[in-house]
Amino acid sequence: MTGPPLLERYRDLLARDGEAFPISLGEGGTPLIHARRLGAEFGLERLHLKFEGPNPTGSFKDRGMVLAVNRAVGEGARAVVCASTGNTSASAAAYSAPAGLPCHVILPAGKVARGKLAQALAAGAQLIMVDGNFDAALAAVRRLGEEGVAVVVNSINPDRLTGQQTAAFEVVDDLGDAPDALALPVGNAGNITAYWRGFHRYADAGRTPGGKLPRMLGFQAEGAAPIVRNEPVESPETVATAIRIGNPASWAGAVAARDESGGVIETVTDDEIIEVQRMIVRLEGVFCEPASAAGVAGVRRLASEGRIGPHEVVVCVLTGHGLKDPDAVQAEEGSLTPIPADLDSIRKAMGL
Ligand code: AN7
Repeated sequence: MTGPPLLERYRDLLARDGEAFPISLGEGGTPLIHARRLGAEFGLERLHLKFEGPNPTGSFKDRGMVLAVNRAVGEGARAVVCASTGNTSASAAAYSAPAGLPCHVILPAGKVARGKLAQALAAGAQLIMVDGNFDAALAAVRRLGEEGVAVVVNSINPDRLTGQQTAAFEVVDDLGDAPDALALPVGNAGNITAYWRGFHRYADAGRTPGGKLPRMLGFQAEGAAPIVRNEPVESPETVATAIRIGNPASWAGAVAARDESGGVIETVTDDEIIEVQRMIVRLEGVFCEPASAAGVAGVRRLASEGRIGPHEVVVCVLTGHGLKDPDAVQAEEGSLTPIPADLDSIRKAMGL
């Protein structure tokens, strides 16, 4: 990536006086893609995808992790710790490496996508698998943080959400204005909180023409939808393991984003998530992980119900890369069965 690092680019909005940010892996500056073919399917002329896959560890988490780890270093931390459905641990592991900090990650056993696990392992994080879900892991991490064992780099660390505001700044910079609506998946609810604060902060700083703010559209998986149901979900389940969360830490922030913006938080089914994940890559070439497709699935529903107008500017945030979770992609019937390597057989298999 060219140009100054993310935290330098938006230093005036993020940094404390004279603060140094020695650690950067080239986060942020991700593309905003005009999704013409997907938009045509939904009856939306101005549908855009904010693809966070090109971040250094393949998800939006790097925007907040870079600030959290730089500050942990500045404050003389001895170690960092997080609970994670996968992406936070991949990001924490990566940013801890150049910081020279031990990184401990607490993960729900058997429920973390393969790519994310590989990232944390490769970067030398200490993995602790628990017989419980993300919510149980986060409860333990809170206690460890209170005991001062390590700096918590989950989004209960305010630096995480401050850094994640940069995605909203970039959307406004790229569009030249705020969109009419911004859609995204909701898990621990940090990102919807950060985007809403970010749009506010940019407008307050006079950097959004007319001070426009978008409607915030959040989507939870049907089996993990505490905010929609208005009560914690004890045993959340969804194919989108990234958002398999039953008691979000930033619950109040998500509700504020929804209500202050005139937006919604609704559910989408696992079938919709997988179908739309496939549509996005087949129509636009953008391969995101299942959780990321939840926001787009929600937009499809709202557009079909006339709750988003055909000319509205809509941005869907694709929070993580599809390579994170290769097991979520199903092969077509027979496509992986080998045939003889001669040209005739290959021609025949190609249907030529
Ligand atoms: C791809 O990594 O919670 O609502 O521990 O990985 O801000 O939690 C990940 C969440 C959406 C939800 N999309 O964002 C973790 C973790 C992807 C994610 C979310 C996550 P939040």
